[in-house]
Amino acid sequence: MRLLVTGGAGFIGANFVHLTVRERSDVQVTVLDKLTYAGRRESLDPVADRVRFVHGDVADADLVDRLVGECDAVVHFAAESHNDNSLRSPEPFITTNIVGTFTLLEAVRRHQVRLHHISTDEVFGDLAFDDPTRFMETTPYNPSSPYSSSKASADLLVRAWVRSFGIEATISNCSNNYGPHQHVEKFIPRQITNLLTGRRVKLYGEGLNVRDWIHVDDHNRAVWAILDRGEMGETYLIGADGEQTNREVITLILEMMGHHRDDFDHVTDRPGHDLRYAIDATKLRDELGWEPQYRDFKDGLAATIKWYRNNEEWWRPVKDATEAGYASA
Ligand code: NAD
Ligand code: TDX
Repeated sequence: MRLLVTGGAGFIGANFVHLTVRERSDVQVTVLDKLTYAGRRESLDPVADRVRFVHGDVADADLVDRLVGECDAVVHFAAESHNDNSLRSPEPFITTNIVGTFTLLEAVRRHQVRLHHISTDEVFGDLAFDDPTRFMETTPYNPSSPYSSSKASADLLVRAWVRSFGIEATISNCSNNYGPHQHVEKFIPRQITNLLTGRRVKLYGEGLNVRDWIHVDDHNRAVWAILDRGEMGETYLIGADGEQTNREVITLILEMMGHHRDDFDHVTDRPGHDLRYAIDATKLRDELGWEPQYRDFKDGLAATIKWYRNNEEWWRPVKDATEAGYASA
């Protein structure tokens, strides 16, 4: 199989490429990535001899048409992915997440190539803390931020292209990922690298917001289950029953890294901050037989802390600029 992976130099995409090279000797991978501030070509260095890398924009229609014409399937990770950035500067979220997805859809329609579109649980908005239900494939869309509304827009375009033009596509909406190679702007790596650089942990508001954490490899194995056995036109929610308050997560990080559990700062809350996300992944489990391998969040978190300790050369070059961006916001 000739597989085009958009956004393959980002956090989840790079882990997907590593997993694919490790476990799928029959797959030839081409990565298309714009190498924005979030893209790191060096994340693909260990697999460089097995991967063709194309530096370019998913919204570049001519380039995308050529690459799609050369492949059997596309997995579309490329996106602007950080809520805080979308609140400061929404424009690239529109051009990459919406126009980029549109560009890809037109190319897969022309070439009749299978597409798997990677999306997020944030398209559903948020749940009350005491809501007994969780997000399901049938939950109505109700996004809150420029980021989540741009992802919701992209999902709806994919659904329309399935219905109106009969393209072969699937969608997955996953909860919050953690693991190696995640940009230090995101919650977990930000706090780990704050501690590693003598800074303090930063908790938005009271820290009662809940996120449903999943290890990035469990997400990517679910993507492979959908590529292998998913039904065309269907949406699958991906989650591993990993609900934790932000306060619980920082307590674990502080204690695992040898600090007192109260050694953090409360900082100004994110505007429109979603309260809680929670995924019901019954469809994925029952229909495709997927099960998470990282069942204990503490083990996955410990491995992630170890990765950041051992790979300072990967995150150190972008740490100061990221913190300067937060400080000036
Ligand atoms: P990331 O920001 O780490 O990586 C995004 C990658 O896309 C980068 O390599 C970047 O260079 C590339 N990119 C950005 N704009 C591009 C463009 N115009 N053309 C080509 N490449 C471009 O993001 P991530 O956390 O790895 O997220 C990947 C996907 O997974 C996104 O679609 C995101 O919405 C989705 N997702 C993320 C999470 C999460 O917890 N991180 C959860 C659910 C879904
Ligand atoms: O310094 C921080 N302190 C803090 O308390 C940061 C950066 C975040 N937070 C909070 C905000 C959220 O409640 O931690 C939680 C997680 O924040 P992010 O890592 O920014 O993730 P989130 O906004 O939940 O979105 C993530 O999950 C869904 C990804 O960034 C998205 O790409 C994905 O779609």
